Amino acid sequence: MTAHTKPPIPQAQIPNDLDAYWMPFTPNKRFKAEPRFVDRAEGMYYFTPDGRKLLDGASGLWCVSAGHCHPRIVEAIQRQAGELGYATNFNMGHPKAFEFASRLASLLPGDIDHVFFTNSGSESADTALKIALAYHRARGNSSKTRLIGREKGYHGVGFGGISVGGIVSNRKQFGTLLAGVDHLPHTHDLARNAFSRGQPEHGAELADALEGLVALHDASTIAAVIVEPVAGSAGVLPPPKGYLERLRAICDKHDILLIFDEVITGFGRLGASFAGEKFGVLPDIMGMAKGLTNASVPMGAVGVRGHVYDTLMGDEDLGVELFHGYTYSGHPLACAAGLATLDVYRDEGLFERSAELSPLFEDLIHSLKDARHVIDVRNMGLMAGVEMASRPGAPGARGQEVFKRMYDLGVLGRVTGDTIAFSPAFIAQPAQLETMVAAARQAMSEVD
Ligand code: PXG
Repeated sequence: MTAHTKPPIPQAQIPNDLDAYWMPFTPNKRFKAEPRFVDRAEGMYYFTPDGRKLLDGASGLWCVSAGHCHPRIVEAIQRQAGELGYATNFNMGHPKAFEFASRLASLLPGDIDHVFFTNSGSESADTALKIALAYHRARGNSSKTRLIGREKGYHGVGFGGISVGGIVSNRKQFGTLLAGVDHLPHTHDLARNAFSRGQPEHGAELADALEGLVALHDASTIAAVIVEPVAGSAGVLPPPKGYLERLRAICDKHDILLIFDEVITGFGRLGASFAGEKFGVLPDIMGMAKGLTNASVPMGAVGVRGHVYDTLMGDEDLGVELFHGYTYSGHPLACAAGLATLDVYRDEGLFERSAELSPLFEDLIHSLKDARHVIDVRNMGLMAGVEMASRPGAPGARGQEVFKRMYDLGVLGRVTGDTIAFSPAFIAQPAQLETMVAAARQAMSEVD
């Protein structure tokens, strides 16, 4: 699929009223003083109302992995909207929810064979945590209620997710959060690991902090540990070699469930179907969203292993096994979009293409090692973070300016603090990857 094949839609008006809409995770006043709009997208590109073309180096927000407005996905959604636009899955069913769950289960690692549908990554994180608590309770271990997250972790914005999450700005406005939560240390270590390609050498021992938390709280109080296999929002932090294996072993030793939040890492982003497969470490529960439907319809999912599902189903019929669910769990449009997305991933070999592109992407992104301000480059599959030194007294300012300069140059990246992140769609052409990296280099050279 190439850009320019769709006729431009008539230019959308920039809305007159920018006041009513309270924008998420955005400095509203600043944006409204200097708005940026897109009103059309195709493949690797966004288009602005005034006709500019922007190369999307971020797949939207790490989510449009097969490229924007993929015709097969668009068609599936259109067809479904005219056939069955909504049906509840509470005590009723529609075929596509079951079909999608089984297609998905066949793709998930190991015996992660059961799927609970949500509508976002945040809901997937909270759902995963609730399943972990219910699991221990069902086994008679009601004291196992403590949840362990990690510093710098991002698990969405529900109360569960921000409680186990480790990004201070997402937590500090919201009071005391969930009780009984603790955190592992993060693995960001420039002194030992700067400019590592892929997994860094140092830091597996940081997983041993879980033993420290067991010593502090006792295993009988700990339900689950949740981590992103590769931290995304914090600026792309691949796991140190051996780290996830160690976490898995300590969880096994103490009957603690291991939850992988694969909202970003799932569906080919790492050049394998999932992080669990890539790293050879199987979690008990995994959260998904984003690439699940190529972000075309909001949807999330939680996959669980057989022992978790079987425990919660129990042997006897006692009625509802898990008092949890959303009006839109397994929404027909999302299921249709998800099924079409899995078809596209398979038929276009997109996970393989992600793997094929990864070495070139790694070389290109590491060529920024000598770009101005750069103090680290990190990458895994088709995700990468390029960290710049912060301006003294103004963390994040340089990142924002570089991001804006890149936007003016026609390339959309992501910025978190002073790290510029890239997560291109798997359909990217080598020349487009080069353009992204060249724009970053130029923007960095022009911003003080
Ligand atoms: N878990 C992870 C690992 C995520 O990356 C969520 C959960 C929450 O998903 P929802 O669908 O509820 O937003 C995410 C979302 C960024 C950025 O700039 C990343 C996300 C969201 C917003 C911004 O890196 N990831």
